[in-house]
Amino acid sequence: MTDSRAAELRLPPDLEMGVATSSWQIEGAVNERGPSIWEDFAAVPGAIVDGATGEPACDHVHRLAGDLDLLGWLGVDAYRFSISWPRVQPGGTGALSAAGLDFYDRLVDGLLERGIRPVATLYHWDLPSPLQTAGGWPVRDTAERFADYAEAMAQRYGDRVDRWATHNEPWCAAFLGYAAGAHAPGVRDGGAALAAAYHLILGHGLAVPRLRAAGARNVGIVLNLIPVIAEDESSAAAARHIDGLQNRLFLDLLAGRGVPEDIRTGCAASTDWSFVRDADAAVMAAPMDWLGENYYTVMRVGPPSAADPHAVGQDTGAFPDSPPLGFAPRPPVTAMGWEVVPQGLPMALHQAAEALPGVPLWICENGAAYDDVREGDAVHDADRVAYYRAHLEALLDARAAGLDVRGYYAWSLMDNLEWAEGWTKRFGLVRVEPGTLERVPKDSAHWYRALLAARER
Ligand code: GCO
Repeated sequence: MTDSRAAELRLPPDLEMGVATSSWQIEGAVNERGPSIWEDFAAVPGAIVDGATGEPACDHVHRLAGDLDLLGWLGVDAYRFSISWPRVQPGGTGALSAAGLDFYDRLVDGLLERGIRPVATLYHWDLPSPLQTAGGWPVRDTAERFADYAEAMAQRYGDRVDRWATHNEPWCAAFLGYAAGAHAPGVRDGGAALAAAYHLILGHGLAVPRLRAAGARNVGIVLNLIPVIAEDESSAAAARHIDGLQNRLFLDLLAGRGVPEDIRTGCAASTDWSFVRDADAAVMAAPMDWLGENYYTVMRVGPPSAADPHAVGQDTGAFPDSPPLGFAPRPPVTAMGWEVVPQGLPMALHQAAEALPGVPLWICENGAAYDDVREGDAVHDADRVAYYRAHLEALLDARAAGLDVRGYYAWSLMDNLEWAEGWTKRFGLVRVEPGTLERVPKDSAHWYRALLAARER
């Protein structure tokens, strides 16, 4: 791996390059904030495979200065982080925490001092526990509380944050959280998941004008659109159902079209949709400045088969009322069991651009978990470098073909808590050493740094 090979990609100077993280996955300092649903979930035996909890995670709150320096060393244009709602508003409503607000002041100011644009996500799944006790996302009131919190954040940071995302991957929050029960809050109820998805997007729509009014610029949302590929003719209807729940539900709500008709009828066994109100469609379609896509893989839908390998998150339990089907990722796959398909990235962007024409696109996450091995002070993660290179090539081709994609953030700055997979799956450019939490840049970090440094200015 040399600088000249990194430079081969020739990144255009106007493509914003960054890295991403999220609060629960890196922050630690759990006792310095209010409880989130991920504490409650992590306390359930077996819920997180290795028994990991949010403490210490990467101990980022206490190691902020060093992590900011790492970002400066990488040379990124932008850093995408999330604000922990229970850190800034411990009860999910009412009083704000001065210490919590101060932490994000130091983060945002530290980024600006290093010439890095702060990109803030308001909800990356760490709902304050009291709001789950009150019903969580299946309840309309949670969307209202989210908009209140969003406004408070814009009042505080709107002068310095460059770009705002309301939600990160509402599909995961709704369907992994409330249908599959694989994520917090660990509920298995298809109807609750559909109501959660709806209220997450309602919360987005309520928040957008309030963010702007409070001084936020560049307001959008981040989805995880996953191209769905039917393996054969007989799987076409099943693939359409999966595409409807994973992709079209969110795109149609954001476009003001309401719940897609085939999902409305196809999920009638799970819900009577009584939570839908006519006036919501226009609220959800609040004009966005940008749309983010987190791209990792595709979903291949075929007939049910016991022989299919397991891919994390690809589980019929996450898709209410799905007809019998199987997910059949093909090799090569990452440690998540996710098929490596660089061409899926432009496919996802095209689906977004068709549903929401004229909205500029950002890849807000892309990356891969592999079973890294540390050798001395090095991690030779050639497979991760190859993954990044191939996906960036696909992105540059898509841009050349006319797609309006303006940025790319690698997932992730450093190894972190991979949700229910705990520490067993590592996505970092930088290794976080178990026990000591020492930061060790992998070959992929050196490669990314060289790639960014080689750009024409
Ligand atoms: C998600 C989140 C990240 C994950 C990453 C790898 O997509 O699940 O945005 O928090 O860690 O995607 O799974």
